[in-house]
Amino acid sequence: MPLFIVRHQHSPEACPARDPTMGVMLLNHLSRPSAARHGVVIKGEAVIRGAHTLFFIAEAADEGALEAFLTPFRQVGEVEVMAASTCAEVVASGGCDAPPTDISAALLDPAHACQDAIDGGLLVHRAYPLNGETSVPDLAGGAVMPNGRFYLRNHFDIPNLDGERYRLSVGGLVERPLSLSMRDLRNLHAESLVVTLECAGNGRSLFDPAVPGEAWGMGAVSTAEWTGVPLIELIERAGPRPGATQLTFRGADGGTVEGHDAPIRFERGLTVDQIREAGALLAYEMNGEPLSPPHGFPLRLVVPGWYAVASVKWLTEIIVTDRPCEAHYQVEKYWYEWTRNGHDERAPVTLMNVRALIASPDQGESLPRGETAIRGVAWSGAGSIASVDVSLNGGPWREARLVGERRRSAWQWWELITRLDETGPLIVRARATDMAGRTQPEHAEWNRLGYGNNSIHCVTAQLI
Ligand SMILES: Nc1nc2c(c(=O)[nH]1)N[C@H]1C(S)=C(S)[C@@H](COP(=O)(O)O)O[C@H]1N2
Ligand SMILES: [Mo]
Repeated sequence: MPLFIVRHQHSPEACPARDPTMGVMLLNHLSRPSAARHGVVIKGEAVIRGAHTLFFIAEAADEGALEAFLTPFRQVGEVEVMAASTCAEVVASGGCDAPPTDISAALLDPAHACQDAIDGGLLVHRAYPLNGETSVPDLAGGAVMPNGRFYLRNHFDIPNLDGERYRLSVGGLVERPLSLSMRDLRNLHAESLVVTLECAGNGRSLFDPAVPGEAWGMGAVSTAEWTGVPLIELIERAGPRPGATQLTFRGADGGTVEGHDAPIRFERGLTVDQIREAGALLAYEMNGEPLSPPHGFPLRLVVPGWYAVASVKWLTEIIVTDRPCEAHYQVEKYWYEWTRNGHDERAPVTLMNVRALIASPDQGESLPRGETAIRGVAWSGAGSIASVDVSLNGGPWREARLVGERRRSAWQWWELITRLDETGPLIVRARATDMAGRTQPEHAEWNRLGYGNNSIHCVTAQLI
């Protein structure tokens, strides 16, 4: 419903609030149920003290309905009605003077999506397309992140797909092309897996010199329990023809990108062997709820162990082929690019690097001295976590205790409880090592697009 700001002003002599009967009549008129009878939703109202001026913010189906509701105020003074937007709408449409965005039914309203992300507690980087990270102290707690706090990374507008009309097509070099409704998919054998997704750009803002791209802090990572169909079972059902070893995954989202004249769709590729080995899922549930539109409703790919760009959201097509995917986000982005010994080198972004994150204490937090708990998460795309070491104030590395279940593709909680009796700064560093023997570098190698930053996390707190 359209939003309005209403200003009502009267002369001091005509102040209706001075007359108790009149005042109460207006209060009743302004009550939520009375407004609702006029088709008006009042979001908030207040009077400027001493100025005989009332403001209120209201939603109404149209200006006519609002005007009818305002009649008692017109009788005692002047009324001004102004068309308004939420702050999220203004940011999403590109400024106070930009025309309101015309949202096709096929897209999620970016202002609402942005407002939900902010209300959920995400640190929003950009409203359009919507990108927001999980606040690191929020990581402390459960094994999974609540859906509203799970970071969001989008390259384009968010599709608003109709789950009833949705079909997943599996075609290309297959014996039996498939077209599956959500009901068909839900009737197939399902699995649930706890999987950590991390954006390859997580930690990008900590590279020095700065690199272009979304300036993620440390929170472009979250964990959820995903439920859906093991992808390999579906591919086998379709029956790849001989030589058809590659898969291209196409999302419903798209738009224009640098270097391409025509709009593109979000696409990524993997080999049949890679999805089998990773145990990829076609997920329709996240922590026991249907996927939300920003996380890929009604169906997304989840590729355990891989940087999350592989986990295509709003998945509408799987194309089985004998050729590697050549999409923009496969060949032009998501590559590590370095200059080493005067030579340009590049390597594709694949499995997540091993990494530990300190969730508590928070950067800048004041802690009482005495018994102190240092806690966080650690994960790796190459296997489960073997150990996490913590160093306090530059001291020796001490092994933290691993907490909870050890899972192959989900983060591992760890903690170190120790006595710290001196007040002053407390510098905490944490370093993870995975079962494959990989550990974290002091400083991850700088690369042109800022991917895979797994430098050792360091937090400074104060003991008081
Ligand atoms: N269709 C589509 N899938 C996508 C993306 C996208 O923009 N479009 N972004 C990818 C990237 S880079 C990341 S990090 C994850 C983010 O998933 P989330 O928003 O559910 O956290 O989705 C991946 N899948
Ligand atoms: Mo990402």
